Amino acid sequence: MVKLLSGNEALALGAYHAGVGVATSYPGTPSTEILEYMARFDDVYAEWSTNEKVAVEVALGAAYAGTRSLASMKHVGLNVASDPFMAAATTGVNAGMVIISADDPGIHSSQNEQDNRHYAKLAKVPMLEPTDSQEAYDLMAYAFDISERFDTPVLVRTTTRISHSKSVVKVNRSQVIPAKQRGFQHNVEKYVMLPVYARLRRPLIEERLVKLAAFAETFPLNQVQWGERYLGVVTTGVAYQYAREVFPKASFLKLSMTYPLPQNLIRHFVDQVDRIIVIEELDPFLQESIQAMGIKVTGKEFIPRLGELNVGIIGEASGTAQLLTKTSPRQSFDTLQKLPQRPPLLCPGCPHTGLFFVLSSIGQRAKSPKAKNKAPKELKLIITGDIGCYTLGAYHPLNAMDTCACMGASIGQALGMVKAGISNKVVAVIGDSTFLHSGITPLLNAVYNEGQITVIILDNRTTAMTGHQDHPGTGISAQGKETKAVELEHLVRGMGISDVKVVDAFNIKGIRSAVRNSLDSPELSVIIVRGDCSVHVPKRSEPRVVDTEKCNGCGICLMLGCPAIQRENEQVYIDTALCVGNACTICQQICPQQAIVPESKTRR
Ligand SMILES: Cc1ncc(C[n+]2csc(CCOP(=O)(O)OP(=O)(O)O)c2C)c(N)n1
Repeated sequence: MVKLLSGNEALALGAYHAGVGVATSYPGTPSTEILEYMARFDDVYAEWSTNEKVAVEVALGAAYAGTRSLASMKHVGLNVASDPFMAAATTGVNAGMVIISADDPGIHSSQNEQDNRHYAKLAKVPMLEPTDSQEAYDLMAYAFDISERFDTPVLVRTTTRISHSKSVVKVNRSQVIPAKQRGFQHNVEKYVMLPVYARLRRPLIEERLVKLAAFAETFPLNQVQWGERYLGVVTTGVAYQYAREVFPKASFLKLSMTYPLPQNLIRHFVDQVDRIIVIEELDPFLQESIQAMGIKVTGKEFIPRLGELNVGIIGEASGTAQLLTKTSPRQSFDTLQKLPQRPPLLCPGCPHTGLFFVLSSIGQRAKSPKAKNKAPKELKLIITGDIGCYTLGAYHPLNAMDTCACMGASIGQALGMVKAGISNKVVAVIGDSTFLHSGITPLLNAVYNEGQITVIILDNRTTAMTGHQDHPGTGISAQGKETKAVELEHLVRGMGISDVKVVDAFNIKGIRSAVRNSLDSPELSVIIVRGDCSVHVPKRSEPRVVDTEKCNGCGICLMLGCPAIQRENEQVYIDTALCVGNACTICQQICPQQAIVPESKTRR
């Protein structure tokens, strides 16, 4: 059977056909669709875990219990999950366990750029990297076999272009081959990592690595593809596809198992070509390992180590390094660069807009168009931020965020600022999914250490940023079943916080008075700003319009940054096709002239 699949879909289908019984994940671009696809299969247990650490722990428990398991996440998710990941590498697994890390070269949708291949080396576990959807599908069967044969978690690493590009996949199994049910066996030396037992596991890890290196020599998807011998290209992942286009005549060593490396195969290849180069995205991971074998090889001397590669970049870099006579692919690269820039914005009717407008005005932040991108001279209020749609509150004209580091960091940062003795009031803003992911422990920490901060949870009852996945606050599982919904206010009160307010995200007066009250409070306080994500508004009724007779052009409504509110030739107008109408109304609430009214009330 032949299917057109994205890399993520192929990974999920490959895992399903390999007999996965438990699949876990926390959403994050570019990995999200793996679990979404997996959740369609009724005979698999698929969950959105509260965070990636939990996802790996659940998958590890399933593997210990004898069921093949999969945990998928974006690159930074593996930072969160690194503790159980390292533990899994130490204990081994029993039934097969695969962890997928989807990296984001070029930082399309992340807080940083990192090359997670280093994690395989750090944990001393095997790593597989697909070069297209077919390999993504095929590699999953290998991954589970390797995991069981060598008693190790296996890291499968993809990047955005592999995860999101679609290509044809020959699906060689139409039914799931049931994996052997192994059951759990009591074995403290293997599963209880007291130092005395962990020490016993250490030499086993090194022995396993030696065996894996021998296995890599015969791994069928590590392939030498002979062309002309003037140039040998060692490559992996999507870079393989680009390099093939740039050097159609060269010889290739395509590596799909990139840790540990097949050293004999590499030497055999190197010995038969005149010049050897490595083409890989991000760090010189392969290049440095090959250099450490005493082989003269270049790559990162001319191929960029920042961001994504493409045919144009490799073509140009190779031309500069005199590896090509002409760089014809350059043209297509130019075309791409001419695309208009479309910076992300909070949507019309977003429940985050009102809160940031209030914080911005209370904090007296720079808001005039002239001051765009300039920090206000004196910050009355420091706003530590977090990751989600609401991070867009940092942009002009709201300018309502001072920090954003990684998921869950806002609350710890706010406490740190207060404990450092800063004289400003400090507010932490965090989304509901992010709070449940990694905001609970820092809030407990602030309770315990008596931090006088205001924490604002932006509860839009979804994980909007990554495509509206459910989470423990929504009471719907990844497979669409009704489950228990966690009440944020109960959770927060249960931590010992008594100043907890819940306000409507579309009531500006209510938000303003809650924020003012909390800022004056001598104790830690939490405000839950609640309102449905505008994408979930079922019916848009009564869009607002500007009554031009009343409007004096003060521009206050423009300070919301709502994409539906525009100004043309000094006249403000509302794009009624974008406005969500009665579901929002915050522009109407803040207009000092009462010039914003429901469309039906205008005199025409
Ligand atoms: C460790 C980590 N995991 C996942 C992500 C991807 N991600 C960014 S923000 C976010 C959650 C956003 O949801 P929420 O906090 O509810 O805010 P919203 O987008 O709904 O406003 C996720 C999953 C990430 N950046 N870092």
